[in-house]
Amino acid sequence: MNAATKLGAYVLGLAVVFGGALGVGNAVGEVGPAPAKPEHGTTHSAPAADSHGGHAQATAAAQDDTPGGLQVSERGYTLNPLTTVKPGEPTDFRFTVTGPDGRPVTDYQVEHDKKLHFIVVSRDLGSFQHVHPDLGADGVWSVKLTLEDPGAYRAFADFAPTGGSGLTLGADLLVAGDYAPQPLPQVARTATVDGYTVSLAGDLVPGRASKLTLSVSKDGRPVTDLQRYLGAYGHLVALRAGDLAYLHVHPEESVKAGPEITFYAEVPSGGDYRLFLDFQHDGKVRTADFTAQAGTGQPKPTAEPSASPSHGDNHSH
Ligand SMILES: [Cu+2]
Repeated sequence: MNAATKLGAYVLGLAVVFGGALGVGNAVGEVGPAPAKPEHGTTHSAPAADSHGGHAQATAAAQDDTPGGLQVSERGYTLNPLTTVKPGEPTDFRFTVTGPDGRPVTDYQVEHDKKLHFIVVSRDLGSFQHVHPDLGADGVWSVKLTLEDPGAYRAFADFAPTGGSGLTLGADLLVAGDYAPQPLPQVARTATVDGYTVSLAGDLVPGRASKLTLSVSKDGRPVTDLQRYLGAYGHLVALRAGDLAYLHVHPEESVKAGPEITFYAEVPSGGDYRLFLDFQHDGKVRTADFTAQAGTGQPKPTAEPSASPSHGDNHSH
């Protein structure tokens, strides 16, 4: 039917995401009205080319401004958890993603070595798991999952159906029992996990591709032999506190295996975010987590371009 159209949309999506890095941003821009700039065009752009990163990029498709993970159903695709999880019990967790035809999707594109990335966090953002379920021929995904504590969790499925563009669906998982939510961990520049220390440099700036550099050390020495995991030296998931908006950012391509891993993350608003860095060393994947605060910047304007470009100043009224 309209496979060609879908494929076209996907190719365009790729170009938008990588437009800045590949220098094809202008070509993509020609698709829309003259001043339109791809919304995510600066996300992966090289720092030197990032001269317009700070300005709102009004796009025709306002819906593209909605962060991922906030909806259980989007563009006709729906995440359907099939399993109830009990606290502390290893569970064969199953789910489907149904497509616009209402049937489970069975054809996915491989992204970062996997057809689907499944992230489960507690709603208080204290716990984080990034797992890779197996896909059955019937479109049912399954993965061994243990949720230690009762409470509310958010599950994210990050995938791209074959012929479509990528999306992240989110669904709540409720684990019965007495629930003791923890306050958000304090903002910090260092995290420790398993004897590793990870330090964070750089600041999140709303609406702008913000450079974050994470440095891994162990026993006081920089780690320079990080291993590639899912095709990169690190994977960073950023979640907004309050609604768990999901931002999956990826590192700047690097030939160096540490100690530094550089990311470009674009957050949609000011406020607190939780950052979860997956990195692999000595054959094991570990997760370092941080709470970071995005500046008090204005939310990204979504309507017509503003006459005054200076949104950094709050005192004009
Ligand atoms: Cu993954």
